Amino acid sequence: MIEPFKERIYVTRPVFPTIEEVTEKLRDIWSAKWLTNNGPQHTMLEHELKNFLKVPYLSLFNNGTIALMVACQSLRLSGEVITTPFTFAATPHVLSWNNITPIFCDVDAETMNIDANKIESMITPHTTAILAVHVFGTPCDVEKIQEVADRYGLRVVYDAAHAFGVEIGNQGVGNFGDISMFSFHATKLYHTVEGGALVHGDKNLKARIDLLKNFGIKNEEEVVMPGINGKLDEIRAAIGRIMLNYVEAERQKRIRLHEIYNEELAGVEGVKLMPVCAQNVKLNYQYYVIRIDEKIFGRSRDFVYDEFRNYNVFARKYFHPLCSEFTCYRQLNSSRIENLPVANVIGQQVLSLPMYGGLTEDDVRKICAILKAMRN
Ligand code: T4K
Repeated sequence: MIEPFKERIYVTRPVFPTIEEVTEKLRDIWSAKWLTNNGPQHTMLEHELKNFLKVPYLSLFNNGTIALMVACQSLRLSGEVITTPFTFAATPHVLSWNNITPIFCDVDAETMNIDANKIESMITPHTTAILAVHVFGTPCDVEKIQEVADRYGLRVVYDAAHAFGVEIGNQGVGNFGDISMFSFHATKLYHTVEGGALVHGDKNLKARIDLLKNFGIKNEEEVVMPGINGKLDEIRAAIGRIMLNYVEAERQKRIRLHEIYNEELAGVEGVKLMPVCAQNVKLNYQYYVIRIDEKIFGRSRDFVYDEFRNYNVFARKYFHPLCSEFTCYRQLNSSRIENLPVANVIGQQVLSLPMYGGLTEDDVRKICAILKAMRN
């Protein structure tokens, strides 16, 4: 008989800087008398993150969703954009907020990312872009996606919300496509409490993005486009600067926890582990996601999710329901189940297990033991 955890184990817990570190930075902000609108902390963080992510240009935002909305505006996307149904709600919603119709393309059974081989069949005269997501930090097939986009003159935007610090062959993952968005939400490996960024390789695009995130205000006399308020304030920027010192240590802890999950769950029939990436890919180990095949495991994902709660383990069904099942999207032709067979199976099987540096190795072993004891 396994005892429940004494305290709730959530799917994740934010990394916290020390109060002292934050206080010290707050003193700097107080003496500068500058709270938001491109202050010194903001300028320094943009520079530091640009280097960390190995990208040419970076613009900070108050969250990843507004950043992605601005990405669509900055590239003047319209009509239809091909995207994945297996993602967080924000991905298709930014298209809707831009009056763009999301067209859901099925996903790859292994990586759970958009199936690059199926994109071409979804292109119509209205298609302007592909919005792909590096789900759980596993990079998309960036070469194939670019090849299709180039052939049809489409833009490529990556939702890299999960992919902070991910690299392909020593190149930051943000170097692929026209623009990538990173989320710095508190639940991410790296965070600024709330925050995000757009990265890309074009100086003129940076100027346009920076105007769009500040109401389109060019100077005191000129407002040149209908922008929005996407600015990151000085307090969050300062916390972001501190958090950069924590990210690698947190990643290392998660690598170890991933290893334990892999060890403990290897060979458990009906439990599929995270995809294995090419050797030249550097991952961030932000999430640990399994898939439960009810026919083989003998229990459904929903049973496992509920049973875990009896042990005080709060796993999450990221990403169920699929975006194509939302009431606002399910009437789309591309949302039909027969058009998304792989995504619909994954949506029923997927479960994000607890993953954060504050977990102990014993915690992870116990979570695995609880799971294994559920087999039927
Ligand atoms: N694209 C993709 C692919 C995304 O995954 C996201 C965000 C976005 C775009 C949009 O980026 P942002 O606009 O958010 O920058 C969470 C996050 O809020 C969200 O940022 C993230 N994806 C998504 C995958 O996860 P929820 O609604 O599941 O979060 P919540 O509040 O249930 O938190 C999860 C667990 O974390 C809790 O059970 C407990 C723990 N927690 C959470 C918070 C906020 C804490 O212990 N302390 C905390 O302060 O969305």
